[in-house]
Amino acid sequence: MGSFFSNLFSSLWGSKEIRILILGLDGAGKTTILYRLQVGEIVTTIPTIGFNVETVTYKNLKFQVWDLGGQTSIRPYWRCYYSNTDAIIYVVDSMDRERIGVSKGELVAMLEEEELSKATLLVFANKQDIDGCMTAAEVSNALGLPALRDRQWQIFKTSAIKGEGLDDAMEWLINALKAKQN
Ligand SMILES: Nc1nc2c(ncn2[C@@H]2O[C@H](COP(=O)(O)OP(=O)(O)O)[C@@H](O)[C@H]2O)c(=O)[nH]1
Ligand SMILES: [Mg+2]
Repeated sequence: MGSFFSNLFSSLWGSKEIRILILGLDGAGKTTILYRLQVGEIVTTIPTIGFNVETVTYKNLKFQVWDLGGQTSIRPYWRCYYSNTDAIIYVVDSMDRERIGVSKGELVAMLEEEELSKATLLVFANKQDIDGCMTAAEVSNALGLPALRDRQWQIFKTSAIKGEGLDDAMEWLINALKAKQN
């Protein structure tokens, strides 16, 4: 694990497992982010057709990644991965204006899941390195974040390619999770 993140996460090393889902439409940048975090070896499993889950485990920290959107028939299988989720990192391609509505729909559906009702929400307005992309405020409004109730959330602008914004975002998340532990 990169030393920055390992230092950051070290405050969370306890007995309890910390589970973080990284979700968003295909192409948003999730896998790139997972590699950027340098948490460890990424293991890809295919529990059922058309549904890949990438998992990285480091100490008591577990990240799981999959693509939203597409077939609704596989949605019920996702539930196997929800339990005890501490945080959702929701990744958006800030250049993809065409599918921001679809992305919002997927996010709203996820947040309605009972098992995710207490999960902290961290949104990455990703691909900020591309000229003319939506700002974080535009992404926030398009996703309806300001209307969320009973949800701890924050949005950060990121460029997974350049590695920008990830540190600040993860620092916020760790502090939010620590505060919940206390
Ligand atoms: N310009 C730019 N491209 C990115 C960024 N993050 C990811 N990409 C690219 O977007 C494409 C999809 O990324 P990927 O991580 O596979 O998305 P996933 O489907 O959500 O896992 C790849 O070609 C990445 O190189 C970013 O911050 N900026
Ligand atoms: Mg991917």
